[in-house]
Amino acid sequence: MKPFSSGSLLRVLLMLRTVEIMVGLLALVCIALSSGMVDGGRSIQPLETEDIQVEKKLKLLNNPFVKSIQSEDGDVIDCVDIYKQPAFDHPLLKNHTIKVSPSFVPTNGDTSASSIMNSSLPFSQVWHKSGSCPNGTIPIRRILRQHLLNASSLERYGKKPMNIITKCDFHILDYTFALGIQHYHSTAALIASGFSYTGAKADINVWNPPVEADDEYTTGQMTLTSGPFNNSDTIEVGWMVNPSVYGDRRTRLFIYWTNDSGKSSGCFDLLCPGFVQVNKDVLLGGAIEPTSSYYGQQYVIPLEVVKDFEQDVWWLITRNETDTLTIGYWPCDMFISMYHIAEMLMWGGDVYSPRMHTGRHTATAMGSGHFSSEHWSMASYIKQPRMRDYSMTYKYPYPSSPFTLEVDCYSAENYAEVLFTEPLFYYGGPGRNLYCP
Ligand SMILES: *[C@@H]1O[C@H](CO)[C@@H](O)[C@H](O)[C@H]1NC(C)=O
Ligand SMILES: *[C@@H]1O[C@H](CO)[C@@H](O)[C@H](O)[C@H]1NC(C)=O
Ligand SMILES: *[C@@H]1O[C@H](CO)[C@@H](O)[C@H](O)[C@H]1NC(C)=O
Ligand SMILES: *[C@@H]1O[C@H](CO)[C@@H](O)[C@H](O)[C@H]1NC(C)=O
Ligand SMILES: *[C@@H]1O[C@H](CO)[C@@H](O)[C@H](O)[C@H]1NC(C)=O
Ligand SMILES: CC(=O)N[C@H]1CO[C@H](CO)[C@@H](O)[C@@H]1O
Ligand SMILES: CC(=O)N[C@H]1CO[C@H](CO)[C@@H](O)[C@@H]1O
Repeated sequence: MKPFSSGSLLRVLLMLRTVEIMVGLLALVCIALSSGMVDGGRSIQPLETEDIQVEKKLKLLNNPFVKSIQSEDGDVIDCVDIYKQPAFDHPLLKNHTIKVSPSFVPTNGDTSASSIMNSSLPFSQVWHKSGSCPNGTIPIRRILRQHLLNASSLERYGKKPMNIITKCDFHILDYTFALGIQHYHSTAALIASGFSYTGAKADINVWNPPVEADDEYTTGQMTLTSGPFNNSDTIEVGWMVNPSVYGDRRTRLFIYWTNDSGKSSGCFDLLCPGFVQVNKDVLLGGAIEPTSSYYGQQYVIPLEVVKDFEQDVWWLITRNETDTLTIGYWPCDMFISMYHIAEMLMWGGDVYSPRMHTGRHTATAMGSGHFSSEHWSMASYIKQPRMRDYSMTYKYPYPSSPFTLEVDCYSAENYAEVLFTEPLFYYGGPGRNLYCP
């Protein structure tokens, strides 16, 4: 892909610098606290022991399988008949015919020599070493007793913990928009708004940052969102370290969706009906190895989420060295405002801690665990973020702006080493440190 002529590139870069300056001056104005939601914790009905509840939940979550694969990382992968996957438990999908591929040819990634030379390799998943799923099935990570016992809430297993959402006004150039800030999250991201987005993609640098407590998590991700700040439709894709969902501290490929800001709908991966998977080689929730090393080899996950107006779905697409891999799709019926388009795109990191803003800051790291100012091979990056609008072509996201909630804990910076080349977006940090106590 060749997104810019050098003239327009120069113009974009100049504008990017302007945006950063403006954001430095304009404060984020947080207006009101709303929809006070607090985690009710684990509620146990008096007549049922927890044990029975766990058994029931396991039955609900796991599916009959054709074949199962024991992966060396401890995961059991069930190859489930594609028509028996969790999505088909959704009332909206009772008579659904699976869509095999997008109604258009997905654009491949940047295959220019300079991009390939840049020693960032696509990711690979650990379970591939132990086997593969047959045609007509999809791989699903089996939920074990231990996973549920380790979860912070049995009822909300696979969902994000309840949160308090605050409305903040965010400015990019002339655009002002309401951003729903989740109270127990810290975010550092490149944010784009001001268009009707029909797709987004990026190469997301993969790391394995430390997570301090079992009920916290950290991600590197791309987000598409739309709707009121406290009742929004959201799709998130990327990598995550999340002990309370996965039971360990490995870096895993994840997807997430909701149509009500995470209050009751939606979940990670295939843990609730919603996402329809069509690919037999990509494991959602599967561990990614190797991850990038400090001052060493860098790895990326290429991810694309794109609206298919003919089939009325949002496709999720990735690629390996040789092929474009269509992972699956969200039927647009799952969403309200994102039935048509997304209003905002974000690329970056997210740290969740139930103790955010109380006492000591969490030491859960974001990205590589190093600040954005360390740049290439030390700070985590987003390469070639792209937006797609009604022109149906991918462009550099403009207007867009780096954004961080706690600059001394997790920072964000758009940086081009060589003048007049497209910047990389760097983000992350260690969390607790001298300046982030
Ligand atoms: C969202 O916030 C608005 C204004 O603060 C409030 O009127 C509305 O009821 C909230 N909606 C939901 C679903 O929480
Ligand atoms: C599914 O198909 C059955 C039989 O054709 C029909 O009765 C039912 O209404 C359909 N359900 C949906 C949600 O379309
Ligand atoms: C599985 O499907 C692929 C592609 O459609 C085909 O090339 C291959 O032969 C099939 N394998 C089996 C065992 O049917
Ligand atoms: C890419 O994915 C395709 C389809 O899953 C697979 O056949 C191929 O071997 C993969 N290529 C590499 C280099 O992993
Ligand atoms: C939101 O998602 C839930 C869970 O899948 C679903 O029951 C509900 O119908 C969806 N809402 C809309 C308006 O589509
Ligand atoms: C090997 C190589 O060319 N690495 C480059 C990849 O891109 C970053 C950021 O643009 C450069 O700093 C590296 O030198
Ligand atoms: C990641 C995590 O929560 N691990 C815990 C799961 O539960 C076992 C037994 O209670 C603990 O030993 C693990 O530390």
